[in-house]
Amino acid sequence: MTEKKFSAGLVTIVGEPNAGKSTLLNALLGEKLSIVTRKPQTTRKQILGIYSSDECQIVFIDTPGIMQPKYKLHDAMINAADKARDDADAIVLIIDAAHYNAKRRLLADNLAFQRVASSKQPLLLAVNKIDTLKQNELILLLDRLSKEFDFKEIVPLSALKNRNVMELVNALKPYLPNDAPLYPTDILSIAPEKFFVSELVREKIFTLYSDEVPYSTEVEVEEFKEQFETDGRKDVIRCAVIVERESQKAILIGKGGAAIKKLGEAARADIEDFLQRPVYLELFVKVRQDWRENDGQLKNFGYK
Ligand SMILES: Nc1nc2c(ncn2[C@@H]2O[C@H](COP(=O)(O)OP(=O)(O)OP(=O)(O)O)[C@@H](O)[C@H]2O)c(=O)[nH]1
Ligand SMILES: [Mg+2]
Repeated sequence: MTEKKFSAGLVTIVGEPNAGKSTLLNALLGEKLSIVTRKPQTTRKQILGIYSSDECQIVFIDTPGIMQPKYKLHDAMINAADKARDDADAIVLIIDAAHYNAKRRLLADNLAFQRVASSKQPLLLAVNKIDTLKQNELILLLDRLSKEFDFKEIVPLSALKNRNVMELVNALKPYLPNDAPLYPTDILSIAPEKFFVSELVREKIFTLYSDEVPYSTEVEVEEFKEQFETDGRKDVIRCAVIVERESQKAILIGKGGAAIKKLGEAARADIEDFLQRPVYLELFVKVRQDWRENDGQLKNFGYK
């Protein structure tokens, strides 16, 4: 009996904001690596997640949603998505099925589709959020989408309900060019813990605050003192929350510090869950005037 050949490759997930890219990455890995909120433009950088099985390894890259840029930050986000696309062996375009149901939109109007339609790599379509459609609606939609573009494969799924997600892995297998794993098969990510900590704080800001505040906020871990492993004391994490204006600082902190206290408690719970150890989380707010438009600041925050 011949043994099945191992295959591996890099797959980039692209789509408009809120399509469900990060939810899909997490569903594929069975672990929450990428932050998810109801608000668009949650993800700002590439997030790499490594799926490994006996037969294959797929290094998925979650990317920021493609939108019309309004700030230099947006240019950097789109740039991150473009870069991830260029590196990929295959591309998964993901759409929110509800937006395309009943002919409400055409694929040609999708900003992410426009960016990847002529890519040299194989392009697959993930039709997400099928839990929001009736069966007959879905059948009609899939038929229509297959006529709008010649995708290598169209995979209907629900990332949130974890329906049909493994079908996407199967559909990608023919497009994985490597015959050996690209990363160790027992790791899910290569990003440092610091990165996930700052993302979890950002996620809570997206959940707890409204209007411009989440969009004007960046989070940086300034100190990460790991001591739990060595002497049993809680790790100490000091995190700067950066906003664009004094007025936003006041909103973030809230009356008598109530808002930031709530933020700290919510973030700490998730961070402890992620790190699987107790932490002491200290948050402080800094103003960096209009950082979203400032090349130097953007570079400092890791946007190229
Ligand atoms: N009903 C339903 N909701 C979903 C599904 N997948 C994702 N969502 C929801 O859609 C919203 C956006 O999900 P994200 O995963 O953050 O979307 P994204 O594409 O990463 O968004 P950005 O990072 O902002 O570009 C969240 O409220 C998710 O819970 C799904 O299969 N069904
Ligand atoms: Mg996202």
